[in-house]
Amino acid sequence: MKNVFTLSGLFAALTALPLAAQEDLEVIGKPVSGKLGFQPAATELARDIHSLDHLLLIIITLITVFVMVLLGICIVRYNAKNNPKPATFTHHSTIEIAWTLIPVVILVFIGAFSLPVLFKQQEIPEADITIKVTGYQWYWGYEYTDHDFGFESFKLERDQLAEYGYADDEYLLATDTAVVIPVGKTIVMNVTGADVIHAWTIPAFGVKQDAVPGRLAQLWFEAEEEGIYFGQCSELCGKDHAYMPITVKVVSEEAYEEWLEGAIDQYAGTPRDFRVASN
Ligand SMILES: [Cu+2]
Repeated sequence: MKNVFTLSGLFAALTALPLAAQEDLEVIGKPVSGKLGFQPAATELARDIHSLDHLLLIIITLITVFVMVLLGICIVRYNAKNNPKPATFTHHSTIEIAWTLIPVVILVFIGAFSLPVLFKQQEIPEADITIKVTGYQWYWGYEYTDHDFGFESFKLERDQLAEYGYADDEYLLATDTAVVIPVGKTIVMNVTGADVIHAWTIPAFGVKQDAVPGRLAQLWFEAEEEGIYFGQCSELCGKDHAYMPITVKVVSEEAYEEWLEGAIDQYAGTPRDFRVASN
């Protein structure tokens, strides 16, 4: 009798589809074949990173053009044919002071823009929802610590994509279970690794954090638009490193509440009534 229960339980676990969150979510955070540049920014952090990148691109282009022009002048004007008697001086104080000070000014200028962006990422705000994410060889585990439940998230095989509502080209991006979060809420993720170092990232959110065994690191974001966002493990972690993608579904507040009720039930979390009563 015991075996029957065990087997039927196992069968139920294997055949049960994970909880559906909101239907008809648009896929926003996804790499596009043949395109360059960033995925669309879905958080303030990502927008900051994009504008910093834009600023750096302008500065680096100006510097590169300047150096190329100087090189060109030297090649044309000071080659052995055009300049048979070369100058013999070895020092030029004004130029030496200039090429020391100007880079310092440029770096301080860049720092004035980049450090506030860095601090905004690293100063973790008060969380609306806290999720612990653990990297394993080779999948991710998520714990909704506010409600004492957790689940694991595995890459979908090609023939499973349609069943779970994903497109064919979302292979290596889509997972069986997704991190479900409500739009416009501050999410804090506590990131760690169980075996080796992994890294949790969602490019459209502008977040990436190493998951180091024995340490808890934090990241935060506030997604501004409902949709599906993909990421991939970003720290080489062994043979299946390429096969542990990340799926985040940003849903409406109501859809999140509904999903949460089902998730507490399915993953045996602490019911919310109990929490209220025990507080
Ligand atoms: Cu990895």
